[in-house]
Amino acid sequence: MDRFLTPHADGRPQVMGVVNVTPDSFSDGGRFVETDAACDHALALLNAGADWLDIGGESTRPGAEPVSEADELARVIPVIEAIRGARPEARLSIDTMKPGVARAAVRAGAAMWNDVNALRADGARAAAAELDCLVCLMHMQGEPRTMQADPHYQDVVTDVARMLGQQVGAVLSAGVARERVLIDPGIGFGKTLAHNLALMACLDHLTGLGFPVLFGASRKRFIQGVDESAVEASDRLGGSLAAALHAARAGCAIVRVHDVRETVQALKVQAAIAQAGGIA
Ligand code: PT1
Repeated sequence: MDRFLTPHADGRPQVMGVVNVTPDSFSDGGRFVETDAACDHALALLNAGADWLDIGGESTRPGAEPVSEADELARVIPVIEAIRGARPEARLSIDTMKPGVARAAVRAGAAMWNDVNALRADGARAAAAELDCLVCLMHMQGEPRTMQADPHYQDVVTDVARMLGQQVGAVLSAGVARERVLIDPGIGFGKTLAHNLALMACLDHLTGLGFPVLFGASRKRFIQGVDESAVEASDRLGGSLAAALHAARAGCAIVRVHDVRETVQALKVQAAIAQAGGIA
């Protein structure tokens, strides 16, 4: 499994491109149009240099409403099958909190279960133990619909590290091999601007736990918190690149982003500079 997580030869992390399969992401042209548009987008991200694609059928953005298992399956499985048909070698991740969706996605070819709920749903750990896939455990306080109402921590860095440590322990006890586990601080998931910045400033606390770290800050609201003019998600590329470069320097294994080509280029330039510094 860990052969999937080897960094590039220049030391830069892997890049995971985001593929949202939610009706509001595309025109309301029906399921076939939705599948087609998501698959086209996925192939474009692979051409732009994505090492992974993260496929999600339920938004986990602040305020997002839950989606039924049947709807989520109907959204993501055809997209996974279409990508596998076009690019069998592509590494695919399923972004879901539901064990039933993860099971079907892995059966259809997904190599990672990315769970923003850290396998806390009923039956999730048992399902993960059965499945032959990587699992990413992310920290979230609360649930997407209400998580930004009143986030609070004693000390956000130690609280997040402790919670992830506990979830890792539970997952290992359920029978998941430690080589299959990644962790993620969950930027924007039940966190104020100060919480998000503190977590980013102390990423080495998480990388030091001994598991590969997946990091997702792309286009998130904290960027607007720093730069008030970045109101639209599409106006947050600069902040997203700054966060991805920082995560790479901190030793993260995978950065989850929307703007794959720009991120790969930024990471390559940073790695080239670091390499030149090492030789000089
Ligand atoms: C993430 C992540 C994810 N983020 C992982 N999976 C999202 N492992 C979905 C905002 O503040 O970071 N890691 N799956 C997207 N969720 C959000 C959360 C999007 C917050 C936007 C915000 O704007």
